[in-house]
Amino acid sequence: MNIKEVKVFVSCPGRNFVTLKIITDEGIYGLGDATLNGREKAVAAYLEEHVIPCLIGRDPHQIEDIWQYLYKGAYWRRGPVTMAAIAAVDMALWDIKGKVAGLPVYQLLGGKSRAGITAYGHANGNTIEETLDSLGQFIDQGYKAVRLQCAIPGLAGTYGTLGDKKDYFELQSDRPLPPEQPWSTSKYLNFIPELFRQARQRYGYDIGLVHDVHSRLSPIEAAQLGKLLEPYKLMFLEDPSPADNQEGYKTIRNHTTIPLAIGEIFNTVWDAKDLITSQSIDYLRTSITHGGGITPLRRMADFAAMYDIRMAPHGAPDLSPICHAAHAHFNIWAPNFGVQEFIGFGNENEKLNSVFSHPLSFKDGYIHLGDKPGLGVEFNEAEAAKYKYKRSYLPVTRLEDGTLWYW
Ligand code: KDG
Ligand code: MG
Repeated sequence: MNIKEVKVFVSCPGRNFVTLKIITDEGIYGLGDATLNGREKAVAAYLEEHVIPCLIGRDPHQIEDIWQYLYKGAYWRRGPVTMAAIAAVDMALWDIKGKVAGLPVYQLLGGKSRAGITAYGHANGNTIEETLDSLGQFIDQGYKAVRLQCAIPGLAGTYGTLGDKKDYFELQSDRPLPPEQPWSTSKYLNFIPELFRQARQRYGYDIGLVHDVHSRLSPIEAAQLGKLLEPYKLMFLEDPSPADNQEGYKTIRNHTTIPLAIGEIFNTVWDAKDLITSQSIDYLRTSITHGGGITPLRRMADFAAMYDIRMAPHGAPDLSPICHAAHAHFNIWAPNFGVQEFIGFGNENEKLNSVFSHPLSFKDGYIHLGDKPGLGVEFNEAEAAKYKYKRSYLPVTRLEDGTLWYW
């Protein structure tokens, strides 16, 4: 068997997705997700110009050697563009291997470690009341864990809130240039503990709670927030501070017992090595698409397990259903899986559904996946072609005095 043709699709069925299709001489094909939010065309060009020519004629069963070839062999290792491109190839090759074997990918990884995949939903709101009403709806649907984000009074467009958008799957259309949003650390720190105080007062302690700081705080500010939130027993505090300097997390760790999660912008294990070996974090959130594929994520999971760190892959709507399916296979296997971020399947979104179909379902707080061979995802090329790429950016944040900040 050899690789005959490889195609890249950049489409926008609500949001932009980069999809890779590897086709073999025997007609079996595999799919991979290479979506890098706001930089989609860079990955598509990297694949088309630099990766695909090297794949033609290769044996698709050589997953490990092809991964090493694209990573070590490229000389320019790491980085989000490179790793998203390699990830898509890796996912597609696992998909092919599964289809050839007639087995779902999780069986190739070692089989199931659990019955279902615990998922956390997103409760958002413009006020505490709205956010907590939304939390109540998630609890009613059986969720075991929920992320709470709430607009901060006086700060328009706070991270995690939808503003006037209908849902997560239609965020792209009116963002021709990066929207700018204000930030005030003191307003945030003065407000957010009250959200969690009221959440526990209203719903008790059985529901797991998560909060995403989106890297807005310095390590010592994050330590302060961790201490303020300790009474409300969060499952974890996500991205409390940027980890460009991994040492910073030791400061947070030394001051608070709140569990910490990070990793959605990490691309290799090297971005997390010091955090892992110093046991400064509790959950690693690297996704299969942005972390170079299933092959390296499996190694990261094993390495993290040695330090009692669990995997909680990024599950944002800017990853395609192919990545979400790959996560499901990975999560059902990974012995040290923790929890999966889950924003719904977008089933109500006709455009998305016409392009991708997937084997996932949700019941009583758990994601389940069927037993289709490979990753189990189908991609409709003709439908995808109807939805042209639209340039779109993530927002940019400035402090109230105009200083550029982390979004
Ligand atoms: O592309 C960036 C988004 O995926 C990110 O802002 C979402 O932080 C995020 C999360 O935890 O889902
Ligand atoms: Mg996040």
